Amino acid sequence: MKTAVTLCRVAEAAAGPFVFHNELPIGFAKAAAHGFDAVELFLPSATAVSIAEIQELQEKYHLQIAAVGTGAGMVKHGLSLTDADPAIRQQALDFILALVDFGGKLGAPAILGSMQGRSSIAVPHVQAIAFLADALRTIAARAAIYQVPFIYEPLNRYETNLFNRVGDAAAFLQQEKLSNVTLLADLFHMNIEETSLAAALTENIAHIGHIHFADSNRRAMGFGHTDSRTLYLLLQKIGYSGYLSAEILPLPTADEAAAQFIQSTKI
Ligand code: LER
Ligand code: MN
Repeated sequence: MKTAVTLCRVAEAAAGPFVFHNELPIGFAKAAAHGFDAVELFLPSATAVSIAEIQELQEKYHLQIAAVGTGAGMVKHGLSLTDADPAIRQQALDFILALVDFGGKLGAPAILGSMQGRSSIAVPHVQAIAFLADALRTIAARAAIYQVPFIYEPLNRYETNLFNRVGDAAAFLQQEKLSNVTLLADLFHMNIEETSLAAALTENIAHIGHIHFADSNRRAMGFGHTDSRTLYLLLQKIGYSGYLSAEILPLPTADEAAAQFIQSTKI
């Protein structure tokens, strides 16, 4: 398993579960100093930073790009793929596609989290799920051009009402015959929604392409009440070989959270 740390450059997400909020040269330097294999980027848009600048930092610090988040479309612009307004849905799609292109050029997949939105009176559940399936089909086809998957993240009930559990999301991908879409297992969301973390991970491992490795309180593993050692050994046993990414709160400080995260993966 490889490690990644989140670097956030979105002002509206300053209180979010991201470790480093510094300018990218500092964020890359800190990621390398802590011993991470990769960074996960949360950027304001696909044009906020140039590909060349990222590549230069990657070469300097020997870091991979684990993934690129798309949530700025929601937190900055209020966009979602399930909005009642077709013009907003199109803007959401375009925003995500641009980040798929951005990530693809760096060999990295993009993630759909908060931009999935939610169903509402204006957009009943069946309709919202249909919008989501259509969008995933289009976006996954674009990602395939770069030979990377697109990552769909079930979120807890306070953030979406589309898919809250990994198994339900996996069944949806199968029913809709969505290819080149993998799932993001975020242990913070799973801690709220799943009956058993171990069972949900084991049963759906074939679909899981990325993990947000957070403790129960969204702090670094070891700072909450998850049995991280057992979980880590389980992931090894079931053959997970993707990223464990630190999408966690920078508490008590960003550097202490990063150090604890790395420590929790030394088993
Ligand atoms: C994004 O990865 C995530 O987990 C969400 O909770 C952010 O809103
Ligand atoms: Mn997450």
